[in-house]
Amino acid sequence: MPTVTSIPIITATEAAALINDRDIIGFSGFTPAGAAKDIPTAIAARASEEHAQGRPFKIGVVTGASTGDSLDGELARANAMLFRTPYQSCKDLRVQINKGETCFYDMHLSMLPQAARYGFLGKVKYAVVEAASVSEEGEIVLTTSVGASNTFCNVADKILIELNEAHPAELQGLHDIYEPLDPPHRREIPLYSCSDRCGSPVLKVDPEKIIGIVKTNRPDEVGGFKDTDEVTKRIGENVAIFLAEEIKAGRIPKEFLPIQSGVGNIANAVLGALGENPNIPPFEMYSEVVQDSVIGLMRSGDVKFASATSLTVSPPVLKEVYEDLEFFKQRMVLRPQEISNHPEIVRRLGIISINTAIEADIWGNINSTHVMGNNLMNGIGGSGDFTRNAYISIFTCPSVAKGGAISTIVPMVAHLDHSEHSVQVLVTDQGVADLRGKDPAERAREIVDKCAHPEYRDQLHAYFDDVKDGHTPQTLRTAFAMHEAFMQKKDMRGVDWSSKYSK
Ligand code: 0RQ
Repeated sequence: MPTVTSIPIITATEAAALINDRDIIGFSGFTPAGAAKDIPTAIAARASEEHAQGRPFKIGVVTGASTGDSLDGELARANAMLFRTPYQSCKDLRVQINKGETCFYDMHLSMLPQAARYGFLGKVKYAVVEAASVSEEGEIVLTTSVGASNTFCNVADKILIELNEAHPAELQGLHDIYEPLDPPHRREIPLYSCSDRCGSPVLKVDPEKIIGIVKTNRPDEVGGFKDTDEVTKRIGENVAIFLAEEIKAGRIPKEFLPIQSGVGNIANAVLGALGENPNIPPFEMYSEVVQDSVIGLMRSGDVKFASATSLTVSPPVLKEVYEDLEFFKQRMVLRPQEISNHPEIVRRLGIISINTAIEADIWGNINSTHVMGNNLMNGIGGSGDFTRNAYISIFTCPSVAKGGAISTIVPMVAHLDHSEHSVQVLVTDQGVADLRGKDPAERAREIVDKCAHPEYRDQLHAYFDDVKDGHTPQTLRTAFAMHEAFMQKKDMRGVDWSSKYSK
């Protein structure tokens, strides 16, 4: 599909000049994949100029999930964000959010598009969307992510396109764009397997709304992964052994079920381990992100098909994909995040969800987002969309952080993202706690004995072993004693429940 030139070709600075103080903008991007780059950077420069003149200039920033540095980093450093939603992983932005200088709404990613359509986020004035090509009729071929770009183009008054030559126009056919009707007219989403398609390969927009095309040639700002170390390797192996045993026991069908996997170093290691375990059959993925390890697993035949909303791979791996695009287009589809993360599909397909926790408590509650209860790390992302509706929901984390000074297994999570009702299995480098069918006291013993680091096991047992009150033997007065110990002396070890923290 050739890109037409009847739509004005403008510079990023000209595009930024169209934006006004307090405008709400929906930017493409789900992770740095497919994120707008030149226009947000130019808006950040515009904000700095306005601030230098003593004028206010801040915009509302709505995206699919996290983005790259030229969007979140530039706008944060220019102090140009009125608010930010639904997810971020940018160091400079995180600092601003934790200082209370930028408002951040942490949202389930599947719900962001409908919230934009319902008007819950305010009026989205502009959609700024990266494209591999665009036609006179308003047909846009998206790049390495779909995210919420379809919805932003649908709800925005005006559309600005970043036509990025770093992505080949041959990407056409990789995407499946489908947007549900809103209540009371919504029907079922007609997807019954990972590889089904129910939408259009191109995003169709009203061509009258496209007010400019900015030409660019910039790669996605996706970082590499840390090499798998002993701890992440053991976590991965523990997940793989658990799932292989579930197949053997007949609790997972022998042909296996689709896998969802979170992002980050641990998630990457877990996927690698699934591929290496001879007792796990080749599998499909219904996830939100395709990351580096999946590409290798597609080559080896261990991953048969992957449905996601973004192709978040490091630059050398993206080069490999583009050099053999037909191979990967047969094995991959990128959908809107509303569909990739939709609870209806997750429950229907029987997804096995695997996400990473910051900390877990001995009852099975999970904190995915806040360090020591107050400092935001990234956000809940899609982990809640999948966990709450999974066939089996798994959380992984190392048993300790910060060289052993933090136990990731605590009496009570300092912030709650996923409750004990949604979490079925917890896996650390120490082992696997299977929480299914267990009451709170049984869960506490299972988690401490199987998942806590040996250095913390006696301490954690001492917290609940002798407490006989109630269905959940929690002691509110001492529940955060380990967190308090870390805040006072930078170490959770050696908490004495019988003296200062006596029950
Ligand atoms: O800090 O880098 O300074 O050492 O947290 O921890 O172990 O490298 O793990 O990269 O996999 O990220 C939960 C943040 C894990 C991520 C989280 C410190 C630790 C380290 C990172 P350093 P690791 P990962 C789909 C699903 C929520 C969203 C989600 C996440 C840093 O997986 O954001 O699941 N998940 N989305 O030292 C203090 C603790 C700690 C701790 C770890 N208990 N206390 N610090 N750390 N545990 C994706 C999307 O939705 C797009």
